[in-house]
Amino acid sequence: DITCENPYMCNNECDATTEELAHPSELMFDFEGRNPTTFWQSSSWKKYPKPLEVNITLSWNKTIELTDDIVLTFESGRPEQMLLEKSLDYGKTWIPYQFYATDCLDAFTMDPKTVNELTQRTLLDIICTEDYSRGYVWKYDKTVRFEIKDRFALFAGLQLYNMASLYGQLDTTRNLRDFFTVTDLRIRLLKPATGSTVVDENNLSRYFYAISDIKVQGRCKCNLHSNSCVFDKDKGKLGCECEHNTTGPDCGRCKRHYHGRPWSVGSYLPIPKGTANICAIAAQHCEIRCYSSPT
Ligand SMILES: [Ca+2]
Repeated sequence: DITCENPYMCNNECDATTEELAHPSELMFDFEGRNPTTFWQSSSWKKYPKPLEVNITLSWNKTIELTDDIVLTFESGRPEQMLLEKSLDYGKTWIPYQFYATDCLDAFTMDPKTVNELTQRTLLDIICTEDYSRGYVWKYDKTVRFEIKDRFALFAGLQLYNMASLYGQLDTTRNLRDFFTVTDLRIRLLKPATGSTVVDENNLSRYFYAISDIKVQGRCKCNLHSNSCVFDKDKGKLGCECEHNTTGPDCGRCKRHYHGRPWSVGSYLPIPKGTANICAIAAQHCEIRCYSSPT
């Protein structure tokens, strides 16, 4: 347990080699609701002007469809520059998901935008937002978000009452489906909060990152060919329990002998029952199995 009474003053008491004063990374993923909160803390910015950069990588070893906002809770000031990246191929390649900065133009040569400015047409745009880094008022708002729900709302309405419309769009637009899909996420902390335009070089132990919680909510991508996804202890990862004669980690192909027609993703349409798009047995196997053999 962390003995630090006041998380905001913890910078002087942080020591990775002493158990009571250590702030290891697993404290971003433990059960929250404790007081004081448990948190991970980076080393401080003592090697200025070398940038203090930290990557936090989350890997599921499985394709995941995000269903709710990604929420990071900072116990330090929220970073002045940060980049959220995602991978769809288990970490081989990465693409930006959202940029965060106190000054988007200065940091990333991007015009600042908020998620509320997005439309159905621009939903897939990668934006830089200043919503989560402005000022040093981190005692009041400690979170940095990637807004899934606001993006869903562009199709489903503000209260998400029209999910059928969203599902219909997801069904017919592969880019849109992929936008909410990840195998890995990478949080790149690029510049800590300084609270002013001038960095206090004599007091660099003031500057660091601390995160108490990272929330990612999603479900396994099973291409609508499975109702459950379970942790396989032997393989050490999540896997879909495929139905409809499909197989693979995401039920992404037809089982052997079931190539009677090309594999196809299941469909939400027509609502509400959807279409299973079952893999059918191939004709030549059907002759043997269906007519020649009683088993
Ligand atoms: Ca925690």
